[in-house]
Amino acid sequence: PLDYAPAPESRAIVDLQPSYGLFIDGAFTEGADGRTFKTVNPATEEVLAEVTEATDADVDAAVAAARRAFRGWSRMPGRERAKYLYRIARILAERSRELAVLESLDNGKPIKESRDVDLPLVSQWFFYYAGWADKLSYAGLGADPRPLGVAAQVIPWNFPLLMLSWKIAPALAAGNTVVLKPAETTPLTALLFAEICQQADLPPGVVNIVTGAGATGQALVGHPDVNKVAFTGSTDVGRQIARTVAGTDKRLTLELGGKAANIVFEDAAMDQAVEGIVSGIFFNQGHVCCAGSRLLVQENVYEEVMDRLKRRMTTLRVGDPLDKNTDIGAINSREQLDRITALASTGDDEGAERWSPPCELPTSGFWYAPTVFTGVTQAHRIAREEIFGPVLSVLTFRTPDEAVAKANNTPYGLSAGVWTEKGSRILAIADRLRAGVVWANTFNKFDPASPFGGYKESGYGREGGRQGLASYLTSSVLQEGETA
Ligand code: TXE
Repeated sequence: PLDYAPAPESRAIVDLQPSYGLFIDGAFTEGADGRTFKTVNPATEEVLAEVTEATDADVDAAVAAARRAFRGWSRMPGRERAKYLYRIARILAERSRELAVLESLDNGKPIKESRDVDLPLVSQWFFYYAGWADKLSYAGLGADPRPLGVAAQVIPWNFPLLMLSWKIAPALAAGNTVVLKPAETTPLTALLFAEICQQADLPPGVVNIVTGAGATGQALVGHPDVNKVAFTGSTDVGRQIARTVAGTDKRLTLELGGKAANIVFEDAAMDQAVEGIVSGIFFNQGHVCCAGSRLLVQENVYEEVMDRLKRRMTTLRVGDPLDKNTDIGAINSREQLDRITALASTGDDEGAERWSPPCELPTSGFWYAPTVFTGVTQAHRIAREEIFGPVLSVLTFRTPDEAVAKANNTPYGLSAGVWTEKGSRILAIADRLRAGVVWANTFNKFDPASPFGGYKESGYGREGGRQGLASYLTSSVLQEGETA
C-alpha cells in the first residue's frame, strides 16, 4: 500500500483535444480518408484522443511539402536557421511543464523523469544544434558541406519527445527538412511540438508530422523522394528498413536494441553502484535501449550487492505517473506488457530465481513490478534478449577478463557501465567493451555534445555531437536533395 500522500501534477495544464490531425505544410489537416486510431493513457487505459492514421496519400503530401520547403530552408544562411532553432528551444523550455505532463499521460513515465530528465534534454538538444547551424564548415566534411534533402524519421515510444529532438534538431540545423512519424502509442507530444513550430513561425513544410502505425512508417521510409532515413526502434523493424533502403541512394542511420552489461567490481563505491544499478534498469520502466539490463557482479561482493540492491528496491514506488513521488510508472502498452511477461517467464522456466519487492500494483492500466532474476546463466533467454521492461538479470564473474567476455557475449553493442574506484581499470575495460557508450561510475547520462549509437545489431551511425550533425550532411558540392 502507498504510505505517502499522492500529490499529482495537474493535468489541467494540458489542453487535450478530442482529436488530432496531421501536421503538413505548416498546418493541421485531416487525413485523406478520415481513418483514426486511439491513443490511451497506459496508467488508466482511458482514451486520451483520436489521432489521424496517415495514408500513403498523406505521406506523399508531407514529403512533397518537405521537398518544397527544402529549397528555401537549405539556402537560408545558417545564422537565420539558428534563430528558428533557438526560438523552438526557448519555447520548449517555457512550455516544458505542459509537455512533461502530456508526455507522462501518453507514455506512462513518471513525471519526475519527464519533467527533470526528458524535457531539459529536449530543449538542450535544440539549443546545442542551433549553435551548429552557422558552423557547418566545422563538421569535418570540407569547407562547404550541404544538407541531404528530405529526411524521413521514425521514432519509438519510450522517449517520444527526446527522440524527436535527437532527430529533428540536427536535421534542421544542417538545412534538411523533415517528415517525422512518432510511435502509434505516443503521438501527442509530437503534435504539440508541431504547434510549437507554428508558434516559432517556422516556415511551412520544414517540419511535418505524420501519425500512424508501422504501415505509415513503411510508406515514409520507402518514399522515392526521401533522401535520408533515420530510425530508432526494434532490431526487426530496423532490418526491414535496411532492406527497403538497400539499392537506393538514401542515407540510413539505425539505432536499435541493446542488452547492456552493468559491471560491478569488488572495489566499487557500493552506495553509488547500487543507485546506478537501480536507475540503470528501472529508469523509464526499463523502456530504454541502453538500459543496464544485465548486472555483472564480481563474485566476492555478490552477497553484499544483492543485499543492498534488494533493500533499495523495496523503497521504489510504483504507481500514478503524475504523482511526483513515483519512481516507476506504467508499461507503455498492453503489447509491451505481454512481451515483458512472456520473456520474463522464460527466466522462471529456465531455472533462474525471480524476486520482486512487495508492491501493490494499480488494478487498471499496464504494470509490471520491479523484478530481479538471480542464478542466470549466459544461455538463458533473459540474459540474451532485450526485455525492455523493469527486469534485471544478474550474472557473476571472477576476473576482469571474464567480465569483458560476458559483457561482450551479446548480439547487441549499444552501452555498458563499469563500477570501480581504479581509473586504470576503467580505461582498460572500456577499451575492450564492444559498446557505443561506456559509462564509468554512472549510468544513463546523456549530453547533446556526446555521440550516441551502437555496434553490431544495435545499429549504425551516431546521433549527438558533430557526428550526429555529419549524418545529415554531404561533402558533395551538389545539393543532393535538389530536383532539377
Ligand atoms: O517497436 P517497433 P515496438 C524494442 C524493444 C521492444 C520491441 C518492440 O525490445 O520490446 O522493440 O517494440 C514504427 N516500417 N524497441 O514494436 O515496431 C513504429 O510505428 C517503418 C527498442 O514498439 O520497432 C514505431 O514508430 N516503421 C527501441 C517505430 O517503428 C515501422 C525502442 C518503433 O516501433 C515499421 C522501441 C515498418 N515496417 C522498441 N514497423 C530502442 N532502440 O530504443 C513499425 N514501425
